[in-house]
Amino acid sequence: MSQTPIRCSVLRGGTSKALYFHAGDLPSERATRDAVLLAAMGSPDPREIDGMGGAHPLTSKVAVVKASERPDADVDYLFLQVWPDRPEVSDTQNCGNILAGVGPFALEEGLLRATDPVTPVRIWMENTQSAAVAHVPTPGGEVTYEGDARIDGVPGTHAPIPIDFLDVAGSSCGALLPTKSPVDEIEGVRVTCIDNGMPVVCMKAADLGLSGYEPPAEIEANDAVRAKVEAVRLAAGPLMHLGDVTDKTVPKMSLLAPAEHGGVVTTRTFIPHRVHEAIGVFGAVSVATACLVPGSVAAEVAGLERTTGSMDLDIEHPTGFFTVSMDVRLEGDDVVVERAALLRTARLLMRGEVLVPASVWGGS
Ligand code: NQM
Repeated sequence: MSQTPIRCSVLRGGTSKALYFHAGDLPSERATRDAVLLAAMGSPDPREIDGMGGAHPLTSKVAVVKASERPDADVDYLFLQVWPDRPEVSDTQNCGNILAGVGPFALEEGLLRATDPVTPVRIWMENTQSAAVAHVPTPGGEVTYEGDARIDGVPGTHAPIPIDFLDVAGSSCGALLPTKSPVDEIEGVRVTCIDNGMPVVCMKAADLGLSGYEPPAEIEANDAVRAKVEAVRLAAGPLMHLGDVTDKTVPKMSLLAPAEHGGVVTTRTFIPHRVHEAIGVFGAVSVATACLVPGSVAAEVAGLERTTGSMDLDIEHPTGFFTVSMDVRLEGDDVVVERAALLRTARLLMRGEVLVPASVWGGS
């Protein structure tokens, strides 16, 4: 055979889309696995024309799932970002959108048994060594994708998948505030570096000469802003204990402006080179948390200094809102997040086999 078939499902998870694999169906050796995933996606090629990738970081994603051996988890989930335009597969970040599809995939594939009417799926997120629980609607023991839940950035309504995060603060950088300060000046720009599930650098859009309400395409077309944001990102990486981030997809860079539609703050987020049409899940959790950190750039924009308790924070983005539910207390000026939760939807789009050239991998 000139091609190797590999069992695979395609799911939309939140506002992203990925190929979902059983871990055991992929090569165990990392370089071969990455070559297989690049071939499956059609990368490197800005159009990903010879593969399944959607020619954008949000549609060039992979989830690798297996039954967990951990007593506190049902499944393990490894997220991999396949760069569309360079031969690179990165495991340096987690993805909360693709996480939303992990529960349905695990149930559809028989990795755990469904309960009626909802199955709580305990997911160990390998990238950040942290846990989430996704509540998947399973009336009569079957996954359903139909329902009344609407999330901005996805047309129509779907079955709700509420997701709880147990302890994601500092999961990539070692601390919620990796620089130990709510504000730093990097490359002449005042920033807040934060990691509540995703390393994010928050800064005021106005400090970059923007209103913060521009459409993503307009910001992407602004070479001066892109260059400045990338310079700040490269300098922030080592300060956030991420090392040299030249080839990494973190930190994300979130430009903030006062809310326009009754939310907490408006965002335009570089992920890190394209500007997100919405905002990532952990990206939104991190920005929401930054808004509660006394003295942070985000708190200045949001006007939310010293807010504690249980709350829903609406983070505005180019295509709507992302609502993050949080329980928060303050220890002095330190924010302690006791709970973070949010709502996503997902849908199984296809299942079958993806084919890669046998010259890339002959199978095993
Ligand atoms: O932040 C985009 C997405 C993401 C990641 C990105 C995500 C997250 O929208 O948890 O969901 O920032 O790379 O899928």
